[in-house]
Amino acid sequence: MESILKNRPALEHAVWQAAEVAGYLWQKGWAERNGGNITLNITEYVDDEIRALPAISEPIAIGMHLPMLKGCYFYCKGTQKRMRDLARWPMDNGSIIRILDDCEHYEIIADNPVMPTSEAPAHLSVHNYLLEKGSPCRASLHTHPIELIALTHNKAFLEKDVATRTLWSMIPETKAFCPRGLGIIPYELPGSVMLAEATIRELDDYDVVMWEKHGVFAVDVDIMSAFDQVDVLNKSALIYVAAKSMGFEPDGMSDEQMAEMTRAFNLPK
Ligand code: 2HA
Ligand code: ZN
Repeated sequence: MESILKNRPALEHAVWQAAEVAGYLWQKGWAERNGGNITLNITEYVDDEIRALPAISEPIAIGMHLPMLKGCYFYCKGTQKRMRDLARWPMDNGSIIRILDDCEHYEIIADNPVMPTSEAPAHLSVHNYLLEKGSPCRASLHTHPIELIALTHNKAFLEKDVATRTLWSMIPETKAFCPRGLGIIPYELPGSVMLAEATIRELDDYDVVMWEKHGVFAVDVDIMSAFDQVDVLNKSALIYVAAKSMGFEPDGMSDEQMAEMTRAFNLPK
């Protein structure tokens, strides 16, 4: 069978961008074994021919009703698949799904019947929420960035915006490129409905949220931008770690320097 990506350059670009990001996640050590997830809302690239494609799986229950996703299509990483493999073979380690009209089931349509990640319902509920609030974000990323996760093993960083302020103050670019900061979600069982609901609540105020002692969840217009936000935040965490391992507490930028930067770049307060 021919790949659904053939002669569809925009769709091909979106999927290969996910592959490129998957490679970075592996290289950074953020994607051990099958760790992490990527889902892309690719509905804008779907044509009549794709809409007419037959299913290659049975309908699969999402476990919830997601009305905004009616007629939507997603690229999802496959369950138990590795990011380092997805980097080279995105259509063997992920698949394209169609949400059915009942908004409670999906079916796989291409290229192979690769079963989506067990976290697909959580990611899909986030996409449902993004559409509901008119957000332009079409990509969601879950990954395990080492230094950011390490921060959450200290209770002080679980207080609202403490981690954000420390990370922003390590290097001016962090607030410029991650202006909404890092939301913190207290520990919940991975894959649980509670975790998905808490994530959606925090996404009102943040583009990147931290799941305590587990990893981050980020949304953005495309997957490269979602990766960039996590990368910038983790870079700040690395500077913090470097200073601590040199034996001192980093000063961080002063409040005046932060305020000046916020004004200069027209950032939210
Ligand atoms: O799906 O990282 O938390 C892989 C994960 C789940
Ligand atoms: Zn995880």
